[in-house]
Amino acid sequence: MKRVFVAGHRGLVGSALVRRLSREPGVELLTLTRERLDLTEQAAVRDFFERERPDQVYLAAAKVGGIHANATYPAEFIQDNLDIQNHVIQGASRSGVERLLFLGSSCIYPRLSPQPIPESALLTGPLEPTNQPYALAKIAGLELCRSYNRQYGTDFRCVMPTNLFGPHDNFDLDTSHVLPALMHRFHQATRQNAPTVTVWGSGAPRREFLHSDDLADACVHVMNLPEDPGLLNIGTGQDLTIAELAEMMCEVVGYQGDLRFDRSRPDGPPQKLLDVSRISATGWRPRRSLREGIEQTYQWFRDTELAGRS
Ligand code: GFB
Repeated sequence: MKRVFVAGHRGLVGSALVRRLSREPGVELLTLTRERLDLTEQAAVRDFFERERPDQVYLAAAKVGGIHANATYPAEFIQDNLDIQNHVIQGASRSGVERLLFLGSSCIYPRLSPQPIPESALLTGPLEPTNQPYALAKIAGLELCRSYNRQYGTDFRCVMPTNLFGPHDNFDLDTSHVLPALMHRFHQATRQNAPTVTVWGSGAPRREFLHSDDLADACVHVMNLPEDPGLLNIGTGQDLTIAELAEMMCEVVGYQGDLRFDRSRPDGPPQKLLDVSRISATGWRPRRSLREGIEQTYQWFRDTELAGRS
């Protein structure tokens, strides 16, 4: 049996990893709530690794949020992410963890990268200002893994997922990413028979979305490759405009009213489509279409809401 620690197991990515790894033969899962292990506390993380000595680590714990959360809490986005990843990566190295997977984000790439964005675009230009603190923390995490590998011979791997969605996401209307925010807003508007729903920005930016269960599958695939493949983008290779996403969300939720675009809200980067040819060459591809993923997530959202009310 391998002892596998999933850091951040209650979040969008961590919970998907737990679902995926519980079907994986020979895996003993190790998870701890924030109340029992605060990853921003260096000594607690060091003691945890010395005591538990996991064989593998999926580092899915992070402070994340949408465009507005990034702009409102920039200090937390850089500080918490640096703390969490520094402590976990150092603890893992010192206790002899055999493999670690670090999850970055597509916002590590320059704002105006070539589209689709190849892994080689890293550090070739200025970042998107709305999420620079978060992006710099993620770039530091990636460099930390590479440096530990070079200096200490560890096997710490890095993947860069595109925008994600799925069960256990943050659905808060202010701090979440666009997909859960629109799902929640259209759901509310349908219930209240609201004539209009507001969508932030111009609706023109293009984004790519990957379901968290597909991401978890990709993470286990990358962890199990015999050799470290180097930095790998994870996405679907397809994007759409925010306006198109909003239309799809209307159909899934059954909202019949009008859309209003609030141009006083920032758009963020015009496009963020990942070049997924490297991960495709290793034999992985996503299973769900965007529409299927949204339908499944909406079912989960309604079930959770109902369970919360009963
Ligand atoms: O998902 P989102 O916040 O993140 O916004 P980013 C994507 C686009 O959707 C932006 C528009 O153009 C938003 O203006 N949008 C429309 C909305 N309506 C809404 C809404 O109700 N809520 C939100 N949040 N957006 C994030 C980064 O960038 O991507 C993070 O800030 C992270 O650091 C994440 O990297 C993956 O795609 O712009």
